[in-house]
Amino acid sequence: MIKKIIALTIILGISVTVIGLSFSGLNSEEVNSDETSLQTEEAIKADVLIPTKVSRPGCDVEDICYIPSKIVIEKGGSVTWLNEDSAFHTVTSGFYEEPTDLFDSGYLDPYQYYTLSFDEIGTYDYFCELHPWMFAQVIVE
Ligand SMILES: [Cu+2]
Repeated sequence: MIKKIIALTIILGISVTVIGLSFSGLNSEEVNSDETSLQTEEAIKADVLIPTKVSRPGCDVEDICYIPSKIVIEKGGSVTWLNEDSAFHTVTSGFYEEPTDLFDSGYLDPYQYYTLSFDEIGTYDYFCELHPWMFAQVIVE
């Protein structure tokens, strides 16, 4: 039993290392090892990022409260958001003070993900319940 656990640990260790290497090979030379796992997760899973410092007004000027602020997917596809900020944020359908009750992530903690599937064609506006200047769209074709 103990041998099996050790073997499993070694296998997991190797696969994490391989992902880390392929990431650093593809992208940045400046990635430090402590951040590699988070950035690898992000590279694999997140479609839309909630970047740092969007909890204060201003990101709306450049339309970077959610990145990208418009994402186009095919019907039946999904979108995964990642909160990269140190503050809470939400992904809530509709507009500020006019939610549509289609979806609501609730408060996303730092580095928490939220994934949704979209089965109907349309334009889905969403916003952050905590920060009125944060809004974006999912377009399903
Ligand atoms: Cu927010």
